[in-house]
Amino acid sequence: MKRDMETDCNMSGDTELSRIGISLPKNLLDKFDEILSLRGYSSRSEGIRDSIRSYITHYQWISDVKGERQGVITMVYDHDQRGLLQTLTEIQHQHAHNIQASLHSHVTPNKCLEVILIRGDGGILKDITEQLMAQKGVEAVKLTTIPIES
Ligand code: NI
Repeated sequence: MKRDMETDCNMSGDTELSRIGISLPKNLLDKFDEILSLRGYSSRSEGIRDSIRSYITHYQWISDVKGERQGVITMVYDHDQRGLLQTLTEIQHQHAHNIQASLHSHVTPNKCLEVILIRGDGGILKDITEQLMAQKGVEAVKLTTIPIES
């Protein structure tokens, strides 16, 4: 994504507004507008504000994944992507001590959904998630964890 920030966003509160200019690929903007219209947003600005808030919340939430954790990785990927199935399996084998089980569903002839049950240090679980996410053909990856309290 190419971005030209004219001014910085005001993070301390929602009262003072700053204007920014953003350059986006057309297909990304079309998709975004389609979702805004489906969700009944009155303006693009409101949608962008909500997106930025949710991006920040997501980042803060991910940064809080520390210590011993139990969780799941949910992943959607393209079955037809050459070599992808093997790479994803190799990553999981490399982390066999953190991965407890996985469940695979063949959603469509070329789309797979996989749910991976994981346990271990939060930092390692985030690394595994990012390794999976970085593979070409992986469309979505989500990590959900809870702390293990003794
Ligand atoms: Ni499949």
